[in-house]
Parts: sequence; C-alpha cells; structure tokens
Amino acid sequence: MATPGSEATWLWVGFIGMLLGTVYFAVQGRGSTDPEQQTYYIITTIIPAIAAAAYLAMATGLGVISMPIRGAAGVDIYWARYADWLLTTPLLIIDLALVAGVRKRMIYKLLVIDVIMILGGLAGSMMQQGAVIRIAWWAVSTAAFIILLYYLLGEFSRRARNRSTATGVVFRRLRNITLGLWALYPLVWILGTGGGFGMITITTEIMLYVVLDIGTKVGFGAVLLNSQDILQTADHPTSKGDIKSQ
Ligand code: RET
Repeated sequence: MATPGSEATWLWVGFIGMLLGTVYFAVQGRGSTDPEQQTYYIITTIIPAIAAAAYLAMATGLGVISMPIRGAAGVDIYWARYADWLLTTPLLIIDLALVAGVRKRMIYKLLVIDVIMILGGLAGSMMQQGAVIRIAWWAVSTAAFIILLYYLLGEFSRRARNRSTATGVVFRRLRNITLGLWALYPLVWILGTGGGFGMITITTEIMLYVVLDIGTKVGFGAVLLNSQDILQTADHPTSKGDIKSQ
C-alpha cells in the first residue's frame, strides 16, 4: 500500500464521476419492465459501480503499491485499475455482443482475448527488469487488442447490420466510441508509468485514464441506454412498427 500524491485529486474525480454514472443508470433503469432491456440496464449500471470501487481503493491508497523499478526506489503501480478493467471490459464487450446478437462462442473467444490484453498490461506494469520486457508485454497486450478490434469491425458489425438497419446504426455508434477511446489506453500506458519512460507525469496519466474511463463507461452506457427504444423497436418490429422498412 502506498499513498497517492497530487494525483489523488483526479482519483477522487474518477470516483465521483463513476458514482454519478452508477446512480444515473440505476435511476434510469427503474422504470424498465422488459427482461431484455433490464439485462442492458443491469450490466451497464454494474460497470461504473465496479469502477467507483476501484477509484475509491486507488484514492485511499489501498489499490496502489510502490515498487522498485529500474533503479527508481518507489514507482506507484495502480494495480486496482487492472482489477477494474478485468471485470468491466468483458461487461462492455457483452453489451456490444447483445446489441450485435453474436453467438456465445464468439463472445467467449473475445473475452479470452480481452483478458489476455488486460493481464498483459498488468504483467508489463509489474516488471522490474527494464524497458525491453515491459515493451514486450505491451506488444502482447496490443496484439490482443488488435485482434479484438478485428472482430468488432468484422463479425460483430456484420451481425448487427443483419439484425436490422437501426441496430446496425446503434451498433456502429457504440463500436466507434469503443474503437476511438480504447485505442488511447495503450498510448497512455506506454507514455506513462507503464512503459517506464515517464514521458507524461503520473498526474497527467491518471487524469487521462479518468477521462477515458468516464467516456468508455458512462458515455458509452448513456448512448446505449438512450438507444433502447430504437433497439426494442428494431428487434420486435411487429409490435412497434417496422424500422427496417423506414
Ligand atoms: C493496456 C496495456 C498496454 C496495451 C493495451 C492496453 C489496453 C487497455 C484497454 C483498456 C480499456 C479499458 C476500458 C475501461 C473502462 O471501461 C492494458 C493499457 C492495448 C483497451 C474500456
């Protein structure tokens, strides 16, 4: 356990942002009676709730350890963020899979790839031997990430389009948020304490992760939950009018 320095302010911003996101989604989901819709609400509400717990742990020093890395006496490793990502990125993928209507086997495949991506980042951040080994882990993690994008752009998008035009549009919006924001994580990692170069300060690194985490969890969730009407109409065209023919 180590004590967070000036970056603590941003960790508290992260905590409050996630808490507000959780409350917002929970309140929004209260009126829902449709079981399919409830699944989206439950998954999407749990995501910022997990992150709020992780940010609280990081802000209070529980989720951070100080490790000697390459001569530097104590580099703070915020391991709790990997615990957060390990749980929340699979849930985000499940949200995308539900919209696209992909097969279970495909979901399992993506979840394995996703876990490799996050654990690769955790392993790299913990390595004490120096830059080469850290970058090697970064490369493993980034390779997993690229495979993940390949499936999101290919199979997932195709399935969503085949479901209905409206589903295709909603999926594309969610996918683009995911592609655009997720791609910034490996950059922040390699520039910050992860890569070991320290090209950005720890405060900047944490601030960037907070902004990205809020975008990928609360921003993504808001778009998804506000698209429920479109998705429901598209999936049950006979009951609410056929969106496909519009
Ligand atoms: C790491 C390590 C370096 C290489 C890559 C990474 C990717 C991380 C990603 C994280 C996404 C997190 C989200 C969190 C909030 O919901 C682990 C930084 C590729 C893509 C979406």
